[in-house]
Amino acid sequence: MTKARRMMQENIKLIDLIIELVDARVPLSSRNPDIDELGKNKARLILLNKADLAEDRRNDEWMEYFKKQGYSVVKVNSKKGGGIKSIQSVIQEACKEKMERDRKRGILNRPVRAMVVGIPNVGKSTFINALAGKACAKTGNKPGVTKGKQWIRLNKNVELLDTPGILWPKFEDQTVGLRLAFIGSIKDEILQTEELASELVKFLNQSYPGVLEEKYTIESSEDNYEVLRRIAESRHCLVRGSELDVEKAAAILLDDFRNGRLGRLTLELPEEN
Ligand SMILES: Nc1nc2c(ncn2[C@@H]2O[C@H](COP(=O)(O)OP(=O)(O)OP(=O)(O)O)[C@@H](O)[C@H]2O)c(=O)[nH]1
Ligand SMILES: [Mg+2]
Repeated sequence: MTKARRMMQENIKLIDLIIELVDARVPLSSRNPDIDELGKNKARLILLNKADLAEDRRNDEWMEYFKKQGYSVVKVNSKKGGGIKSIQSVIQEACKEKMERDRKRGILNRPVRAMVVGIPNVGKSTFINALAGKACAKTGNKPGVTKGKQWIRLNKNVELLDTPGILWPKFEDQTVGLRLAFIGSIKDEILQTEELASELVKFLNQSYPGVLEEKYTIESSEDNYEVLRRIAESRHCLVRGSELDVEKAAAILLDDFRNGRLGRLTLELPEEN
């Protein structure tokens, strides 16, 4: 068993509810396959976070998809606070049975303990801060910001456990790995920027034709690397004053995508699964 899995197993004993954040742009690839097994007897809530970066009609389709499977689901934008208001009541609702059991055993007013889990960079700490209404947890747009676990007391009803993002071995599946790299959940140092960006070009040309041409004012091309070169040209990315700096263009493209500057884009659809 991996260290991450063991840590999760230990933490799960302490809690009533698992709040699982997924990235709304890749709701399945960003899920942790172990949680269903480890969290068998716990209340479950899935948050489609970064909903502002994904297509809204797709968000609604994904909400239906997870609801059908029996999860409570809320779409949220933790950065701006969208959807956060409803969370307290959803938490209480999801833990209703447990509170009823407590009451019968004479335990009154014990707060609900919820563990916030998800892959790196999905927005766990940002979500906790939004819910708490203040910056309790450190955040940053790169994987691995939260290093250890941290309990945060929201109010007398709810305590939250912030945890470091954990990647599971499932991204042995290459497509899953690519999608997680696009959204910035895998450390950039272990990836080739140009290769990754050219894969993103390929995906965008298939699923969102015209987006790149419009964003960077370039002619379209079937050749992914040629598209990167055109972006470099259009953005005046040059080395030694004359050669095209394709690597820089690749970094710009990835950054624009990750921060929603290419518009709201969803990378995977429920009907494909
Ligand atoms: N657009 C958008 N950005 C978000 C949202 N939630 C979080 N972010 C951004 O995503 C980045 C990562 O957020 P964190 O809260 O640090 O992510 P984390 O899951 O705690 O990451 P680790 O601690 O590294 O596992 C930050 O730059 C946030 O501002 C959201 O709903 N919408
Ligand atoms: Mg964090």
